[in-house]
Amino acid sequence: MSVVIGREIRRFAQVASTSDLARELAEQGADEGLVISAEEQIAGRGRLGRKWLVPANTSLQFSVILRPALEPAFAFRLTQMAALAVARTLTAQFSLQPILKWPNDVLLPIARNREYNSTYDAASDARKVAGILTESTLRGDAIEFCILGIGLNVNFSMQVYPDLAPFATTLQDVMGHAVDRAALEQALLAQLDAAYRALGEGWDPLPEYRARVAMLGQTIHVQTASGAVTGIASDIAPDGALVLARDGDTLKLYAGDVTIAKEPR
Ligand code: BT5
Repeated sequence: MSVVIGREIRRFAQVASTSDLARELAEQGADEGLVISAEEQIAGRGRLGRKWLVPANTSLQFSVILRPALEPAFAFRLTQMAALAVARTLTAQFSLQPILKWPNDVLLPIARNREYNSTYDAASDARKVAGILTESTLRGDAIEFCILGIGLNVNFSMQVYPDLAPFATTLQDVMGHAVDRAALEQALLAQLDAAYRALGEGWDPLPEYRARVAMLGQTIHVQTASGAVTGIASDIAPDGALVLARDGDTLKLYAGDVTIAKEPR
């Protein structure tokens, strides 16, 4: 089977953002599957221009050029696919049990000095170890290319970013030791390639994605562009939306930042 994602990897010591560089190359006609990987990003970003912060030479930060045969309305499947590929990789390599947070985060449960055994606790005590940024460029009604950016925190302690530490973590923090980044990158690219190929053959990532999303059934707050909403996360819809139940009604959200409501203990 021929490899698509990762058939060519270009490595950089420092870039502004791997997604910006990948976009430039895609605009110049680069083939799909090209991976732009950097040891340091000085303008690494998340959604809505937010910053992605990682010390140099510690982690995985890369962007992949994709030219999928997907309707633009289904581009969210690339984010779901990538989140699942990260989760599968962490399970296969380290026996970790990641959980997903809609729409684009991979979290790891954090061991605490107290017992936790309900889904609620596992979800609320989980911290972000990876983020995904999918950006699509359209030509007419079709996707011309997508840039799939993945940041996975590996060999550093989140204590270096005290503002992020309550919500974010690294593999080193979770496992207590550093890991082989090159082997991890190779494993992740292989998972991404397999998942992308499956997507092209009609695989719908939704059932597995839904099964790994921890927030379903819980009361959540969602910060959206038009304000904050609170409700019970009831499902992920086939169109990628988060379905929120509130006041006997349902609301579909297509973008936003979720916080799981703290219940009294
Ligand atoms: C994301 O955005 O989570 C997408 C992150 C994608 C990063 C990759 S790295 C390779 C490629 N090149 C890029 O320039 N980007 C991609 P979002 O859901 O908007 O989350 C951003 C928020 O996460 C920030 O506002 C911080 O609160 C938090 N954050 C920043 N750095 C983090 C880190 N290293 N780990 C966990 N959380 C972090």
